[in-house]
Amino acid sequence: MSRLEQTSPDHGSRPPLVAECDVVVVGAGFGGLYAIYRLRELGLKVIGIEAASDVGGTWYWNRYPGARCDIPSLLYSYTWSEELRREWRWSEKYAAQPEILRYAQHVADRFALRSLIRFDTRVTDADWDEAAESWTVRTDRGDCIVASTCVMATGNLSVPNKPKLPGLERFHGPVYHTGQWPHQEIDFSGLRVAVIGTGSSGVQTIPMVAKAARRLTVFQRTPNYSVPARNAPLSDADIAAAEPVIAKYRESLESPEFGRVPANAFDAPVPERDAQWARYEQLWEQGGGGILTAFPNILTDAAVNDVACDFVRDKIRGIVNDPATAEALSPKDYPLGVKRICIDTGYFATYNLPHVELVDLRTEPLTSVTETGVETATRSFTLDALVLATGYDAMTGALAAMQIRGRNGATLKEAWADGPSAYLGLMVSGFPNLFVVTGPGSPSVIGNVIHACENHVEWITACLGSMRARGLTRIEPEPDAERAWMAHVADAASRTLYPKANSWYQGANIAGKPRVFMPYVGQGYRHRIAQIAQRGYEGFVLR
Ligand code: N01
Repeated sequence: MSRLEQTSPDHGSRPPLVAECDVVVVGAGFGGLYAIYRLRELGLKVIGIEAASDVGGTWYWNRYPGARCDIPSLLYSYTWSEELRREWRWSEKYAAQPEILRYAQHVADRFALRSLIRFDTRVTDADWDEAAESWTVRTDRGDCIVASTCVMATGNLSVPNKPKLPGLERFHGPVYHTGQWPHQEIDFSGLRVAVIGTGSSGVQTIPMVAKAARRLTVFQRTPNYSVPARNAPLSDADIAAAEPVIAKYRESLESPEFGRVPANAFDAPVPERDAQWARYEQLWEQGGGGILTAFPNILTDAAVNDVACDFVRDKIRGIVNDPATAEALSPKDYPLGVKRICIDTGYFATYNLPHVELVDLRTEPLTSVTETGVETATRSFTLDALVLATGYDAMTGALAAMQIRGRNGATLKEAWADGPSAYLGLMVSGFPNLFVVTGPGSPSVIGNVIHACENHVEWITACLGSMRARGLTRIEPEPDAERAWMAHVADAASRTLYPKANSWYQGANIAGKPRVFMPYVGQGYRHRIAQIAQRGYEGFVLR
């Protein structure tokens, strides 16, 4: 019987908590931590609940070798505390998971947030009581907390997708999921290891696993565009040089123009193919996701995007020695950037190592997992360990896993049976006083998720502050406003190339999940939600 190796939180024993408070915050990742901080500053009694044994959210769970951020560390940081910014020093251009986790832990300690959080505790139910205008939140530890408001900061990539591979339970060796990696170091040396999945997690972990394993077999269903990170240690001079850029970016977050591209920029002619190529060369050398900023219309104009795709495919052919492997690694049936682009360190070159093999599941489907390995339509692979880099039930998974019963007794999962819907990605009609941090219908995962979290937490805090000041106790979106917003979210996506890939952005990676493009990829979101607040929370019913 195979085991899925993972962290099992030490539930220990503690008496169940029976309490009342103003706000329950679910999740202690970057969104939850900041929510707890801000709401406490507002003078509210806050209780945080976190399934993990510590803070950090995705960075608590994703301990797989090679895990690091894909946005430069100096930007992958909170902006709300100048002291925090000054006292924290990132060691690398793209920080690795242990350092990012230490940052989250530092924030929790620095701002004394831990004492407000119940760790090793998973919310099972949240029930709205219409008469009392409160939520009753229950947990797997027997806690029962009554609160007027719930803030769901449960993360967009927190429920691992564990595909039902036929026979997986028979495999005799350990099975690891990148999103639930054990706390102890896993030593793959001398082992025959397989990685299934070649998204960002697979692309990051494959070169690291290859360093130790005796044999590495990568089972790929869909190839991904990946660009080099060109990670490096950050010197004091690097940090000083980045200061003005970061200051400008932070300033721009406050501007009405943030996240807005001038309409005419989309139609602006792009230079000739050679000049485009030269620009891509420059960005490839620079490293990181800058390639997606080469031209404003790269994600809206197929002809422009095609050249970028050709460029990356050309790079793959230049790196990978075996032409057939290079071909299999080259994405061909979707545009660049419409699945989250991967940022790697030596990914494609890993396939030149003699002990690493790519198996293309499109030509050689996986038929079963046996006690000793994996069988495809044509071959058997003997394995000692299996790594599932198979992603997440993204954006809605964690919310649907709880029984959240709203005004009419229906659960959020039922309300979202045909696909998620949330006004501004923040609130759902029928679920009063329940806020979602970076929910479906907001930009969330598209940009820098830490700053998306900050934006939502600040909006929610201001909203609750304003309600308190006006003696209001209840807020809920108007169904029409929510419908119109979701139509706008769909329309914004349809004006881009995003829908042209079977991505987790639209739930395509989970069997049976309704296909709805979930993140908001339109213009000027921050300004828009700020204006809605200024206009007295237009589209919401308050009383
Ligand atoms: O997950 P994914 P991920 N048989 O869904 C394959 C963020 N992130 O964990 O594409 C065989 O992207 C699946 O194949 P296909 C980032 O936002 C960031 O890698 O469905 N294969 C795909 O190849 C990212 O986008 C970082 O055909 C199966 C892979 O598994 C998001 O998290 C690092 C399969 C899953 O790729 C998710 O990334 C890591 C099956 N039955 C993650 N089922 C940073 O760099 C699935 N696959 C910050």
